[in-house]
Amino acid sequence: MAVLVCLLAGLLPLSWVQAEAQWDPHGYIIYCPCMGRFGNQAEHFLGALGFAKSVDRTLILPPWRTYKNIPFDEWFQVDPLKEYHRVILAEDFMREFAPEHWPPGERKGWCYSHSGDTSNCDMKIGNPFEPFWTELGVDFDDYVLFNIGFDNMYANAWKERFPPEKYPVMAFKGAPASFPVKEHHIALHHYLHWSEAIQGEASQVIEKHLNNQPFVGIHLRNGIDWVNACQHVEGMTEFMASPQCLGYSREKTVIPELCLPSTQEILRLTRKVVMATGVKFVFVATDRHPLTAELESHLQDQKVKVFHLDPWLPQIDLAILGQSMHFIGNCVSSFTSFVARERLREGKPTSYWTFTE
Ligand code: GFB
Repeated sequence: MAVLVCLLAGLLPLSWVQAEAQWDPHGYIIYCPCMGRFGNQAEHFLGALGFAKSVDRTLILPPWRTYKNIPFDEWFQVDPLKEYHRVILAEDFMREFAPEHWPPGERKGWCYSHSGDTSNCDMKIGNPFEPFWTELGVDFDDYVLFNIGFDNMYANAWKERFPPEKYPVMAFKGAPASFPVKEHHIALHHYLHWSEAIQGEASQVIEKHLNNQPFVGIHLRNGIDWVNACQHVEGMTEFMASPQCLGYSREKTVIPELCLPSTQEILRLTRKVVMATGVKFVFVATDRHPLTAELESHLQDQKVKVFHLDPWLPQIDLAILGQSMHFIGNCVSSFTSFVARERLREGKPTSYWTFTE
């Protein structure tokens, strides 16, 4: 009753009250999203969410990792995730639960070790491991070895081996998940919705620069890291996010043009989609070369405006691409796969450079 009165009087933050009522006796999972950049981290996140559900522990929503930690809810809403499983923001967990239930001195890092070798178990060596945990205020005192996989079929093994009474918080060095995302975890994107701040910025751009009109969105992944990564793909049955277009059966092979399409292919497919949809705007997202002049010239007779934003935050590009009438992306890129999953949920079409089903 006292808590209710304080809440009504505005003396307590809502999150404090909710969290206080919610210490989870089934235990918690936290991990460092320490592999790759946003697209990689998002694929890992879906797997980690699925894993938390399978072992019936609350998922502590880790900050996204850039050059600094970004609280999960700056970019995504928390409430839709709760429709699927129990979650709590890492910052809330650290403030409200950690002092009592995961105090300094009792913080163990979970370390994968098949042979008992512990040489790789330090949770805080190097970037982004060290700053990620430091920014959350976490030091580790010990580690716990495990050699169980994260698939659903191991859920009981996890529960039996690590009961929550003895191990209330499992802290992983990396995501307890696969990259690329497992096929059965793709649907979990259903619960991942942009924050109002991101959505609002994307809407402003669409209104200001695309006249709120239907547009084709394209993703051109062509920075130097990508050019290098694409050099050795020939003959591989899977490369980074390639299952998004090639499927998970590994029956098809990745070719270099799938990874790094030619300008000719970009012009060809963009024009084809523009003609089919009749749109008058093309939105270009890229990490390097937008090909704006080439696209405008190639689409001149269609009186199409080509717009490239180069936003302060890559997530703005993603949110805009998600809104396009038709999206063309790069099959191998997990930046593209984020958009493609969102569009799958919304029933919107996606095509990939150099790929026909
Ligand atoms: O998102 P991401 O994991 O996708 O990493 P990939 C690519 C990053 O490059 C994005 C920037 O998170 C952005 O910071 N970027 C790429 C973009 N495309 C765009 C774009 O259209 N607009 C904007 N604004 N930014 C993997 C990396 O990238 O590529 C791995 O995660 C590795 O670490 C590999 O570098 C070669 O799957 O495309």
